[in-house]
Amino acid sequence: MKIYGERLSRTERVLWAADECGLGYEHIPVEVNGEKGEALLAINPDGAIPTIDDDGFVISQSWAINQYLARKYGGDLAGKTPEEEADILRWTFWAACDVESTIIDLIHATGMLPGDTADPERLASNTSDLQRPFASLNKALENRTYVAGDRFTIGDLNAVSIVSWLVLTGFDFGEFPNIKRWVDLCARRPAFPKRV
Ligand SMILES: N[C@@H](CCC(=O)N[C@@H](CS)C(=O)NCC(=O)O)C(=O)O
Repeated sequence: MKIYGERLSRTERVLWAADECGLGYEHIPVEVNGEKGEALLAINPDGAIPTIDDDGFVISQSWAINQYLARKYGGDLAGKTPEEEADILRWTFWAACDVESTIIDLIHATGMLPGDTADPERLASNTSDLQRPFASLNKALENRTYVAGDRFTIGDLNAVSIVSWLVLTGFDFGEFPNIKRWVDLCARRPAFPKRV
């Protein structure tokens, strides 16, 4: 299997999923907004990363890739019942549609990444925008260890892959103790991405 995309990008969550599945793969670290290279453009003309090529099966969109990896290679990582599958998709769409762009903008607004300048007003606005979706996840985690029940699944991996970045920004999890407990638990997994 080939995985295209540099680690500091949405590719990180695909590399994590592949590691959770115990897969061997070739990692081609195509840069965000960089030169795409003929090999990637030949299989995916828009050059978006991550893209994977699994023995001729080509797919992009990190969330869809992870669903595929979990279903094909992940064993317990995938949903086993319609209810588990629904919860996995629910929290994957929550991550993709409700919080990912806000969290990415918040990270940039901290000024923690090279080339960024801190913007306290944007930081405050992003923090405020996360309160409602976070209240919803915090409530869902009140009586369960993971988003789909008592087992770590691809739904946790997808959602934690973006929420866990907030730990590095100093985000206040005070109102969301269940989310903090869940992030810390998932971050202890041996395959959790190492970030510097
Ligand atoms: N929804 C897509 C978003 C993919 C995406 O926007 N990837 C970024 C990098 S993280 C990208 O390809 N940017 C354009 C580029 O590098 O040319 C996913 O989850 O994979």
